[in-house]
Amino acid sequence: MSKTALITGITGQDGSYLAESLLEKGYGVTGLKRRTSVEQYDRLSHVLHHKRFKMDEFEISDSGSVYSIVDKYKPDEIYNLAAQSHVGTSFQQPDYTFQVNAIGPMNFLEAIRRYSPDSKFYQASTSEMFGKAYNLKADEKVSDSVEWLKFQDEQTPFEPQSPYAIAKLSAHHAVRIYREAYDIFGCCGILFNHESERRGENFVTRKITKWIGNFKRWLELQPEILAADKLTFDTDCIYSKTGRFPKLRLGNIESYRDWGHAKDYVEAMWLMMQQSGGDDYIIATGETHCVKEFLTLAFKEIGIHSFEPFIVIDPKFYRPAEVDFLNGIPEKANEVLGWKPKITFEELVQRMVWGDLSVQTRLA
Ligand code: NDP
Ligand code: GDR
Repeated sequence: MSKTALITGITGQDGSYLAESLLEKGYGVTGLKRRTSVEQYDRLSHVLHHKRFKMDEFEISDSGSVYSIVDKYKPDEIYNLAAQSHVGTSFQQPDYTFQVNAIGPMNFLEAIRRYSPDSKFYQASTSEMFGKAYNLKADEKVSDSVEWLKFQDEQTPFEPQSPYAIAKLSAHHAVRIYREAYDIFGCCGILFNHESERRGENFVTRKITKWIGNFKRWLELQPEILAADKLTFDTDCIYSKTGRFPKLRLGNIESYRDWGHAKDYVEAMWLMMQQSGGDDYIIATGETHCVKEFLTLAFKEIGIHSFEPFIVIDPKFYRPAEVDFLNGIPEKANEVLGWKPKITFEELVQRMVWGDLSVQTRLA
């Protein structure tokens, strides 16, 4: 008989890729979504009519709702991807973020303990839990003088910098405790940033590539068919002879992130669940780039070699506390799970820009 899986956060970026991957592996998949007044399943178009896929409704912050779902399905595997996933928003909505990101996973753990102790549980932990913390190692590439490289691995202490990260850290510890105290199979993927053509539009990478797509379309509509260097600029807008286009407004573009592609990362989630016991794993590329580098590569895709005139730094997008530097070492995942990312940073940027230049973006 085929294995069964429940996926929370099915309408999100990772939920959609994971559902596709599990269906390909022969699973029966139930995607869990919250009630919304308008149903939007753009990211799920590849799986919506699959005969082994169905959807059900729940609310993660309501323990009764979670208990009923777990009791009803008693699945082999539960992937908890649902979250208020925007770090910036968590400063405005700390209470709500905690309900969804910390109490929600606890509801699942308690439901498993009571109603379905054989269900395996995956929790979407995050590199944000490290916050300002990092380790140092000598750079092997530098021979005469010692240069130190910053990185995070499974031994790096946690020093969260946002309500989002605090809530995720709480869930991370809850999984460990349920694993140790009740022998539940619980694993946490400490995933570093992963993006894709389906990334939410208010995360920095997609915000950039979506703006580039719209800007390129606007440029092509200008009657005089202007080259980008014939444009003029003021503080907020870009002008052609006949029209104007608002600049891309961003916050801190000095921060460093370890960016991979979501398609690679959902494979790591599945591999963790196939092990004989639950454990925690860093999932990352081992390469870090700052937002500026993402901007440079993304603008290059449309033939613009200097992004600076096209953007405005807007304090509105700064966070009260920032995570400056993330660079994960996925050695354990490589050794134990045999996992390695396939899609490079350069390819990721290209895929996202070209996704937003085409109409079929979210179906890519
Ligand atoms: P998305 O923001 O794309 O998706 C989040 C999902 O959670 C959506 O399906 C959303 O539903 C659902 N959700 C939000 N609130 C609730 C709620 N109250 N009840 C039920 N469902 C809810 O996130 P990603 O796919 O990018 O990330 C998946 C998980 O991985 C998240 O937990 C995120 O925090 C974590 N993570 C992500 C990383 C990344 O770089 N992408 C890195 C590390 C961790 P709706 O569509 O209705 O809003
Ligand atoms: P992050 O991703 O906070 O790392 O969380 P995000 O893309 O939101 O920010 C990355 C960096 O870019 C800076 N930044 C901006 N960010 C946004 N969203 N909008 C802007 O206009 C902007 N300008 C600059 C940010 O300050 C930050 O330094 C993501 C989410 O997917 C989390 O759910 C996940 O846990 C972590 O990645 C790992």
